[in-house]
Amino acid sequence: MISNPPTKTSNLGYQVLADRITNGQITRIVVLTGAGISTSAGIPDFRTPGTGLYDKLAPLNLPYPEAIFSISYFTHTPEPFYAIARARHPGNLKPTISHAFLALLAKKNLLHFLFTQNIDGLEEDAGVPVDKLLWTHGNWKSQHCHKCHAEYPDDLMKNAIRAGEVPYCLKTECGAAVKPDVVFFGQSLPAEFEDRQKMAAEADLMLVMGTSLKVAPCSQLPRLVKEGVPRILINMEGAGDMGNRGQDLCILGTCDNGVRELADALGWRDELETLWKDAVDAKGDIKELEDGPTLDECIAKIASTMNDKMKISNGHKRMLENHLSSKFAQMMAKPPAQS
Ligand code: CNA
Repeated sequence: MISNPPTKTSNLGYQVLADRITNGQITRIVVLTGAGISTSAGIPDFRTPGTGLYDKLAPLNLPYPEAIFSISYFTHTPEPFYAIARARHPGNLKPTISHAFLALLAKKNLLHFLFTQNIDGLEEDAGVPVDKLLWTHGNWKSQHCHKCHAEYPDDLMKNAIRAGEVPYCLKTECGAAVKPDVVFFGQSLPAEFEDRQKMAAEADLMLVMGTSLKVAPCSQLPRLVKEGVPRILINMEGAGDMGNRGQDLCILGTCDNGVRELADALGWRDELETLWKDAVDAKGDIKELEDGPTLDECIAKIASTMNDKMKISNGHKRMLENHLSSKFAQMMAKPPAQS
């Protein structure tokens, strides 16, 4: 399971790195995570062919799959986002052992900083202190009107997500769609990112987990790590420039297997499993939303609605075209007005 991509080299084995951690040579670990650490919790990533959200959205005939998370599209068509929101809401999901590994790093005072591109908040559920992490793309914990930025109550938001309906701003003079405080394509990252990214250069080890490194600017963080500092990628596939430096180690496979093997090398396996079990138990009793339709069911439902809408608008378009062409024909048939 542990290997380097064939075209890339590594002069460090994971046991060497594990030893450097346990003997105190490595003390500042900076981590970048992506959707791949949460897929085993039940949240599909974006880009994995077949299982990723972008492939699953095909029946919606969106102009392009990312449109569902694009602010310019959401402004006029927020319905698809809310149609699938319930199935993607992390309320009832439990942290994975990969999240627990991050909490263990923090517990051992080794986590210098965690940049997560995920919006599910499962790092905090696992026990990562919030002052050690930045949700670079926001999260589901709060929501505002996307236009006038007025706050919107949590209970009404939950009702909207439960019903799969768009919540609208309560200010009568506004009435625009409310959006959870997640960063959509076309929106800026939290101001804190600018300041925090320098922490990558302070790392004496960088760990990159479960990300395709295709979304900027987070994709650039591993490049900010100083030359000569080891970087570990744990991912199903190669990503970005990981593996190109002599000190890189690529562990190709699932994040959960990768952290288990790292924990074995570190002698932390039992502690990791216990911490994970406690985090799962702690979340076990909290149900923010009762179980609802699956993602595929949500997509099938909105697909038929959208297709119906399209039929109406296609019909409308045809009607207008017929109307205009008959008007044009009448105009052309009319003799010019006599002066
Ligand atoms: P991505 O582009 O979909 O890439 C995910 C990567 O993880 C791919 O390289 C996969 O091969 C890999 N992967 C998938 N499952 C596993 C696994 N079990 N173990 C190891 N690797 C795996 O997603 P990125 O995170 O790179 O892109 C950033 C986007 C995705 C951000 O805007 C996120 O908000 C967004 N996102 C977040 C979530 C979430 O909060 N859980 C889910 C889906 C997408």
